[in-house]
Amino acid sequence: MRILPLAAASWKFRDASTRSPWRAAVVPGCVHRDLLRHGLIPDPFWGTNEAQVQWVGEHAWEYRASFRVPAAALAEEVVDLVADGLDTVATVSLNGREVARTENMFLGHRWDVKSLLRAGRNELVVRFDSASDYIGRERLEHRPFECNDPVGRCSVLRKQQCQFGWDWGPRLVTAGIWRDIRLEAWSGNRLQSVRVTQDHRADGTVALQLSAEFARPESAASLRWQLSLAGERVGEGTGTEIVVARPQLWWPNDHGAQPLYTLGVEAIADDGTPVGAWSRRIGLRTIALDRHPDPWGESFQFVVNGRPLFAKGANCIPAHSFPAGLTRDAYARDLTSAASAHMNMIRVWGGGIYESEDFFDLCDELGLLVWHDFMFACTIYPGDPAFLASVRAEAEYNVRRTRHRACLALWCGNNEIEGLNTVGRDLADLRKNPELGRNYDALFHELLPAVVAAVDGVTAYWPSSPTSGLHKSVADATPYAEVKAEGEKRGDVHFWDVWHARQPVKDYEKYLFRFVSEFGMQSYSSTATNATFCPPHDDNVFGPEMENHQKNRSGNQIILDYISRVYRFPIGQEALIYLSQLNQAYCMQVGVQHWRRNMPRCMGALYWQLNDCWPVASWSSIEFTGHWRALHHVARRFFAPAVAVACVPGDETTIIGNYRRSTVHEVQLFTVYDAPQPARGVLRWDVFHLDGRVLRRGSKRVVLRYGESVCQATVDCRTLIARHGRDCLYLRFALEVDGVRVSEDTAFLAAPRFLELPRGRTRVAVKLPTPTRAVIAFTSDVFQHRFSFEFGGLVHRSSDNFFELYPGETKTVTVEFDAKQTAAKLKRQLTHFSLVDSY
Ligand code: BMA
Repeated sequence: MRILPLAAASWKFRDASTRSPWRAAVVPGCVHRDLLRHGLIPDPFWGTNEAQVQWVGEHAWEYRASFRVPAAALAEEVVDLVADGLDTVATVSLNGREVARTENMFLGHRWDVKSLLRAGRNELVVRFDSASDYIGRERLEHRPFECNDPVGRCSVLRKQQCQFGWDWGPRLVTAGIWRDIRLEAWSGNRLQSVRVTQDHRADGTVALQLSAEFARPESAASLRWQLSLAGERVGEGTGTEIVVARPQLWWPNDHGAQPLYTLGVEAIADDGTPVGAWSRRIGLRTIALDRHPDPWGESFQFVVNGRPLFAKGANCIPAHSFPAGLTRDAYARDLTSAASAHMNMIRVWGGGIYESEDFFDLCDELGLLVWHDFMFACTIYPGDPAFLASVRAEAEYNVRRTRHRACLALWCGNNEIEGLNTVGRDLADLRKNPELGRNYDALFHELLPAVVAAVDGVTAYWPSSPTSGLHKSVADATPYAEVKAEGEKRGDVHFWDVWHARQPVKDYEKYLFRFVSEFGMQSYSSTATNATFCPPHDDNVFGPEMENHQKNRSGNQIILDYISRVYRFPIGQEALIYLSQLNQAYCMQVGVQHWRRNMPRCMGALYWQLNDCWPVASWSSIEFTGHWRALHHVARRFFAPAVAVACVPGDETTIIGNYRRSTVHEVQLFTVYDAPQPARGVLRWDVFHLDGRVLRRGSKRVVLRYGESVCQATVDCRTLIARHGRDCLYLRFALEVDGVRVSEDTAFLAAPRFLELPRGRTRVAVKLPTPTRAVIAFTSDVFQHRFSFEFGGLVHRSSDNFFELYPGETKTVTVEFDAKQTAAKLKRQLTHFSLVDSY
């Protein structure tokens, strides 16, 4: 096969609505990125510019390239124009003749254009009609309840749904050739794909079955294969079965290594001519979604190579509002951060895109299991035959594209459509309106599972996130009032009582869910990230610029509400940002620790959300600039394989007159462990007075075994509370394994706002072993809660931040910088802050 890359051709674009001059374009890309490059629109992320660029989505755009086709390509029988992604309402013409019209961004296309090509110069034009126009005129009968699209009805078009606005993202409706485009010339037949299934046998060997798929019916071709690992050939042969005698298994992060075998397959026709070659990296592993009856109902757990594992991770959204042009580096930044926070699963949420090859490559390499939604989110979708046919093509394309991936753990029908549309909104209720219910079933209970079964055949399918998974028709979905009770028995749950319903943070501890695939708390981005969209003098969180970067209605109010429950009124905006991040980290910690403590009943906690698609106040733990919020540092601690966890039963409330009443009088100390090898350790705790005195000390030798959560000790604080008052006490606890403190934290007996935290002095020592790596030692004479440090926006990665500083004890961190530094400069730039500095 001959491949002629067209992305390399010189592309031009113009506004087809106003017939503007043709200008240079970048393909793959999108019109917003091209307009920006030419200075024709202001930065859509800056200030309130989002409103100024709305016209882009209302115009039609044309892209054109001229290119030469070598005679040798034209001598082949077929010359396919292959487009891996057109966003979205596109008309493709070649040399003035229409090739095709498409209206599905998620689908790769292949058209035989040989008859339209000529030797020498050719011209390809792709016209993108306005998606907004399309939505305004098509499927007018479809009027679903909208949760996120402020204009409405984006669900009638198969296009990245969050481009139309979401509760963390701007409305920027773009257009363009967003993935690769090329010509492929071939004769005879073409090897399209190879389906590889794995049989992990009882004797420890792995047998791979190869099933080749050709463009044209093929009976006689034989397969020749090579298998290599880390650049070394480990096997080769012919035929459709490969037996790997000593397989190196692929494991999720923290469970083992991620060996990736390169499998190359060539198809040879019986006359000896090659029919094509296919090569992919695969991992030898089994992954199952295990749902078996158990004492609580039905398990919901992922089992990898026979080992059930607690899924630790987060939900991810598109890494940019304009995902066209995202590089491997852009994905690597956040996925590496996910892995270093001990995550082992990422959920690709259904309002974005089917993720890129770079994304999957990284997940394969980092051991991040992928739960992938099909791209449907929140609202009800149409069910007409043309829509279903388009979805079928999209699903087949993406399941085929990804089925060999080591990391692929689950295909899920949609995000929250079942849950959000069975809450009793009369006509818009899937349980009550038979036609809507039938449309839903056709997509999520019939078409999508059938495609996964037929094209993949191994990967599990789950109809919606969340669902109980009990029913075959949405008409029988769990009634809204019973969803939480059901989630304690089976299926997955999105728990939004904390945040959206403003319930107490302690409500995380009310439920023993089987698998929590979403829960979250917002915070503000750091000042440095805010400065990328807002001039410093305008960056008031309630001002117009920052308000435009808060997309959740009443988001600011909810952040302030939760802050006011735990912390004191902050002295300024920096302090408010810091508290919002502390609160977010605290909330996620309460939830995750509760669910981890309750394994194996609960076997997954994926918080909402890992990343941002622009700089914004949101639920993410990594800001758009890559900066880790407090949550990401704390997540690295609460997801660690060996952790000590404090559970503080009881709560504090107020009675008439706002007098405090607390039922808190003890701290239960747990060890939670999910490293594969057992270990021994020591659990230590000290009850401190805030004035520095140690009031009580304890320790216990502990045995740590895979999958076990054990209540190791209960520290009764009644007498200490009676003598010193609960507002003067804190409990420090730590787990040591092989003499190394692997986990450590503080538990309070009252909300931190009631504590009289001491103000003290912090000594800082900076050493620079290399020009880009600093070792910094912090020593404080008093206890400091969630001590954080910064370098005035200097890009860096630190081994820890937002940690506890205990009196007289030195905490040492390593900090990596992109650029060379001097110790003097770092000392000048370094600022630090702990809870007591916020008021
Ligand atoms: C969940 C998600 C998203 C949303 C988030 C925050 O429901 O599925 O649709 O952005 O909550 O509200």
